[in-house]
Amino acid sequence: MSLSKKSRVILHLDMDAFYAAVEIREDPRLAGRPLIIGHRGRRGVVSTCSYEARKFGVRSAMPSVTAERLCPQAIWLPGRMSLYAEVSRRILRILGEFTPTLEPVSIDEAFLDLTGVVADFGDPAPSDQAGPAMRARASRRRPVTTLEEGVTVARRMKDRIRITERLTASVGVAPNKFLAKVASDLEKPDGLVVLTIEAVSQRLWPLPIERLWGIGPRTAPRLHAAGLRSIGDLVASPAGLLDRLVGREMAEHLKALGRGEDHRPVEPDRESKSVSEERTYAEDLRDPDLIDRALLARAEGVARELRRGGLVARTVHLKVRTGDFTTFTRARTLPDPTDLAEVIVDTARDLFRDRIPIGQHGVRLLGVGVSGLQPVSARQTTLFVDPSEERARRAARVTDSVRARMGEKAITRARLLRRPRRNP
Ligand code: TTP
Ligand code: MG
Repeated sequence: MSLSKKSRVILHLDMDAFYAAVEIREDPRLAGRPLIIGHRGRRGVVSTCSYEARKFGVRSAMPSVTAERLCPQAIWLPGRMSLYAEVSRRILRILGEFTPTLEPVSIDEAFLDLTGVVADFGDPAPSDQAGPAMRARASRRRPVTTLEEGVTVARRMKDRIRITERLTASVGVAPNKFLAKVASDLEKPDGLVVLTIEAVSQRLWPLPIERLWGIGPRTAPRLHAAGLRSIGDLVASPAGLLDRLVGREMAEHLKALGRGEDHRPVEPDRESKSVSEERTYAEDLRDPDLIDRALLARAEGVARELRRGGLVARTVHLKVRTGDFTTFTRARTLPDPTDLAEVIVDTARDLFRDRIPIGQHGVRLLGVGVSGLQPVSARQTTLFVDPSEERARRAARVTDSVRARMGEKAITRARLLRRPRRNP
C-alpha cells in the first residue's frame, strides 16, 4: 500500500502490565503467577496486575478488597515508583533513537511520528550475540513512508525493548494518533497491530463509544440511553441526535474520530516546561533603544535560568502587548538549541522587527520565553563549533559563577546600563 503525500506513519507504544512486568523481571519466580501491584486492605486500590491476575477479573483502579475476593491466591507487592520511573526513562531513550518526534503520554506510553524518518530496512540483526559477519549485513536505509515500513520499525523497537529491558510492549501503527492508540490496545500483550483507514469499519466501529477521546463517565450514560453503544452506532446516528446530546462542536469531534480522522500532531515538547520572563511598563516604551534593551534584559534572565537548570532550548517566544492592549505572540525554532542570551535576543529582535505591528502605540508589556527544553548533555555535538558562540558560552559561564558568589548585581552587561550608540 502506498500512501499519499500527506499520510503520516504514527506509532503508539504502551508497555504491557508495566509495574507488574518490571517486578517479574526483577524476580523471575513471579513469572506466570497472578501478581497485583497495590496495597491490600479496605482503603487500597489496584495499580495494575499481571495478565494472569486479569483472568480473574482484577483490573487497575479496582478496590483491593474486590481484587482479593476475585483472586485470593494473588501475590501482592506495594510498588516501587522510582524503579518504574527509571525503567520508563530508559525506554524513552530507546524510542528516541528511532525518531526525535516522540511524545511521552504517561509513564509507560508514548506516541511517535515516523513519517519520513530514515530507518534501516536491511535484515534485522538476529540477536545481540550476532557476530561481526552478521553485523556486516547490508544496510538499506530509506525514509519511512508506508504503514508497512512503520510496522518494520515497530518490530525493531519491540525487539530492542525486549532484549535490553526484558519487557514487552504493544504497538499500534496507523495514520494518526487516535487510530494508533486504539490499535496498540487491540492485541495486548506483546501486540503489533496496524490499523488503516480502510479497516475502520471492521475494527473500530464494533468498539464501545468509551474508546473515543472526549467520552467520559458523565457523557457515556447519556449516549447509552439514546441507544448509542458502539462507535459504529455513533457514526451512523441520525443527523442532529448527537448535536442535541453533546453539543454541535463535540458531536463533530466525535464523529470525525469515529470515521478514523484525527489531525493532531505528535508533540515532542508537550510535556516539557518552558522558561519565560516578562515585564509590564508603567509608561509604554516607544524608544527603539529602550525596547531593545528590555529584550536583552529578558533574554538574559531566561538564558541564565536555562544554564542554572542545565538546559538548552529549541524555540524562542516573544510576547508583546501594545498600549491599546493588543497582545502579540510570536515564536521561532532555532537550528540548534541554545542557552545563550545572544542567540535568544537575536531571535527575539528578528521576531519583533519583522512580525510585530506596533503601529503608533508603544509597548506596554514585553516577554521573552523559550520552550522545547532538553538537557544540555543531550545536545548534539556538532563538528563545526562556532568560535564566537564558544566564546560567548565561556563568558556566560564566568558571569554565572561570579553572580553565584557575589550576587545578582555584580555583573551587568554594559548594554543594559548605558544607551548604545546607534551605529557602532
Ligand atoms: P496502563 O498502561 O494503563 O496499564 P498496564 O501497563 O499495567 O497494563 P496494560 O498491559 O493494559 O497496558 O498503565 C501503566 C502503569 O500505570 C501501570 O502499570 C500502573 C500505573 N497505573 C496506576 O497506578 N493506576 C491506574 O489506575 C492505571 C490505569 C495505571
Ligand atoms: Mg501499559
